Amino acid sequence: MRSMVIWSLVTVAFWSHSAGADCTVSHETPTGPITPTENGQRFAFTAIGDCQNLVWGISNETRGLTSPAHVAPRTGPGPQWYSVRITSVDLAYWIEPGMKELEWSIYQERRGDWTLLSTMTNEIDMDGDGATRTDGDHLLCDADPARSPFFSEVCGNNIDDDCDGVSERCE
Ligand SMILES: [Ca+2]
Ligand SMILES: [Ca+2]
Repeated sequence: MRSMVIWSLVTVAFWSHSAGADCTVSHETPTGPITPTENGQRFAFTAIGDCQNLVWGISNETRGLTSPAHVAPRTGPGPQWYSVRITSVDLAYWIEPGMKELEWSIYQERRGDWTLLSTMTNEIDMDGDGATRTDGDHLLCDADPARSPFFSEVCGNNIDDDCDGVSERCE
């Protein structure tokens, strides 16, 4: 699985390097919920300054950091745009059942030292129904768009329609 993550990170699109000022990262996207799609989830940012040896990675308490994916530098003036695409399979591997948010970071590696440049957190909406796990769409509910904390319970159907953990009989 880890090799698949590395492979997907090879899709990094652009490079940047302009000697002098420290590297500054901005315009990180997405800013909203993460939903794996067939085409994968794209993460992007811009960077300006001395941005050699950038590393992009997902942080996960039990799985650590994605194997370092170095973003190759390329000379060029002005801010440069970077993009990383993670397949839905790889993203599902890094998003565990209990996680409510995905954290990803950009580092700069210099002679073995890593400097954290930016960290983003995105709420998770695995089934893409508009309800995040923070909203209460969790476990099986976040795998089934027919169930949502924004829906009303249908009494007696033996389904937890409103994702509160019980399928009420409503007697
Ligand atoms: Ca959801
Ligand atoms: Ca319920």
